Amino acid sequence: KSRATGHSYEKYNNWDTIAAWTADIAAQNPDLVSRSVIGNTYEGRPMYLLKVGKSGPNKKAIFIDCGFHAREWISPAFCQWFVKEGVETYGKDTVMTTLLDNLDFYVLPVVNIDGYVYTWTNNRMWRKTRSKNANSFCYGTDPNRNFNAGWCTTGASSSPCADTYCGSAPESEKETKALADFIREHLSTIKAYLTIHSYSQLLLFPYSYTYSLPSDYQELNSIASAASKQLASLYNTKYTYGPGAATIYPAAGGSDDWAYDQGVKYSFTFELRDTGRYGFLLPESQIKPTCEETLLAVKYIANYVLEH
Ligand code: ING
Ligand code: ZN
Repeated sequence: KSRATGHSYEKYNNWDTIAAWTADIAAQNPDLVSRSVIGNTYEGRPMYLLKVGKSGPNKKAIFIDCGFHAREWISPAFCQWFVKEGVETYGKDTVMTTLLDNLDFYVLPVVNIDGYVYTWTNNRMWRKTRSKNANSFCYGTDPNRNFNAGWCTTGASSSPCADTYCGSAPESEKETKALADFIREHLSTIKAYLTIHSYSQLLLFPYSYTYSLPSDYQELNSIASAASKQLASLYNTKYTYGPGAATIYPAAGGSDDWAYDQGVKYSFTFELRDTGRYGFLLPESQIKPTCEETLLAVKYIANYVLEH
């Protein structure tokens, strides 16, 4: 635990602690980590992005985001864990060293910062953003229904009071717009998009907005199979994998479908532990095992991207 900031990788950290951590980890590892701001949230908080990797020419990149949905606290914990593992095992673990020498990881530790703050201060089960909706007393849009991928056609609601409200338009939220703008601006380098949610122990890939299979279905399915096997190798945690619509439910406007249709072939949604015993209230004692097993799957996918 960091004495000055209260940050701990085995605890759930509030936003101020995570924000301070992004500055510290970059300052302490200038050859591996740099911090930028990709935009501001509705309530004005800077959206910090960490770029993790040794600098080098013509590197491919992998984009990882956490904290789309405010209540899924294990997700930001994983993004923090991933960066920690990068800086602590670079030069020691041969796989991590190869990955950071040859790839850049863009890690967005919390997408929906306003919602995350709200789960710490007002309502632990909040999911959406915190933007004000016109002509309604209800707040917020579901950021994972707000992308321009079959937007609001299935598994989403046009009612501002619903937890799956798709928003007034695609990218109506400052947070989703900032994320989408960043990916659009870096499409020539970003080869994989990984978005971390919870819970249900699933590894999903396109499509969720239609039952049609993506043209890369066979390749994505075999990667998901191998990554799930890697994940299970540590604690025997069972993951189900497949296209979103058939595996969980049809849902339009998701970021993985959008990224895939932009040309980011290796696009996956993780749904971390558990399968419902604790659900969103996953105990802190499970942060470490959850992050360790998930890291194996992420490293598998990253290594695959590097070799293809
Ligand atoms: N699950 C995702 C959700 O947004 C999902 C499932 C993935 C939907 C990809 C659409 C696209 O509902 C959670 N737990 O948020
Ligand atoms: Zn989610």
